[in-house]
Amino acid sequence: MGSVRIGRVNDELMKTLSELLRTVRDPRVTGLVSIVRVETAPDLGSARVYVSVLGDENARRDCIKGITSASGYLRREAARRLRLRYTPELTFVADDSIVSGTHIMELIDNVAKKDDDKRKLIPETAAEFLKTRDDILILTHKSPDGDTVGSAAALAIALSSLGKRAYLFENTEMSARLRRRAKAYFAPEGFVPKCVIAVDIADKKLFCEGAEEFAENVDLSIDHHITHKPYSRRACVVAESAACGEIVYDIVKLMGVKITKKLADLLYIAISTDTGRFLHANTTPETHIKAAELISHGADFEAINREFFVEKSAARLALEAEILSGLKLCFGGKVGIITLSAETIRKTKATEDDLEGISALARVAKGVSLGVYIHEKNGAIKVSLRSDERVNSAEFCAFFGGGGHERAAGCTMDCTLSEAVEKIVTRIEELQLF
Ligand SMILES: [Mn+2]
Repeated sequence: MGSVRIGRVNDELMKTLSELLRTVRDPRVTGLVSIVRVETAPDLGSARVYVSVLGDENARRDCIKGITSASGYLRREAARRLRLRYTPELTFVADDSIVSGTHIMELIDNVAKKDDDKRKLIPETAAEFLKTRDDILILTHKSPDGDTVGSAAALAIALSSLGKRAYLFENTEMSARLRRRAKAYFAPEGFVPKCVIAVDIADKKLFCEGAEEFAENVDLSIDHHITHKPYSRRACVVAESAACGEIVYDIVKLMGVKITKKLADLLYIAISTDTGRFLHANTTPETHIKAAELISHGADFEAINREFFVEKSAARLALEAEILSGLKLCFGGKVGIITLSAETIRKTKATEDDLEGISALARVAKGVSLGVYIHEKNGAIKVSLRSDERVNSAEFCAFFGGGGHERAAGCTMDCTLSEAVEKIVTRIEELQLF
């Protein structure tokens, strides 16, 4: 391996690990830590990461221990972000060299930034915050999915079990099967909240109907969207989480809440739906561990999977037949485009439930790396992208004013179905994606 390449790997690892360090939740890993240099072995099999910690001997030792215990996560995430074929085994060592003046300034800058940024919470501080609040209203997003509803209802149960009044804002767009599981937790008439929580809501444009008035008044948002646009007084955003349900699960545990079957069911729904039954690329070992724990707390995975993924209504089957017959494969079969008009929805008598997860059909054909689902909703055109690692869906949709995750994102357009198809195809050409 040439020294130029190794030098690049060292630089990239240093940059990525520095970013990732900030996401380590271990309390031993404080803001006074930074990576000084990385030395990767010529065979790329291992790397020594020199860490500088401002503080006494004990603080330094604890910090290295904290980082070492997170090394599996750091290595895995670094591998994912750097797309290295092989990521070196990481060893973290304290850097005892004399800390340079600029380095100290950097550290102080970082601490200052942290102080400025009291808005950013981690699950530990979010749990502490929630414990001090009462009369809580929990909001879900527009076009509610299993993650936003499951997470919100689970949070309501957890907070209620601590003796608090905590309810869901009634999102009228909920599908029948989600509504059935959430309605027991809807806020009663005349409920006046003293604390407002937004769950899985990446942007204030995504507040559900009737909840817009709260958009400027959210005390805490809990979210996992990498494109999260700050709107709340505090935000606990963990972009590494496959589902918001994973973060809520952490918070619920940190609040010392007993996980009942009902709570486990709701969080299992949140996690299994946002990962497409653990099939999507956002799924991590952590996701499976959490799902396994939820099963051990009684989550009825069999019934949930049957209800959400296996059984299909007659309307859904008719819808799938209609959509697949119109599937357009272009760019040498690498892009799959499906469309759904309001007319087809009417004709098949499909309900909100029947439409759930339908966007996945755009990627079912072998060889498709970007799936595009375009449909009419309430007079507007909604575009959903599902991609593999070759396309960044969030960036693609940001061009059209939308957002989401790297592998799944969406946007809204003001045009006809066929114009939307054209716009998407033109953009793919402009970006020379394929
Ligand atoms: Mn989600």
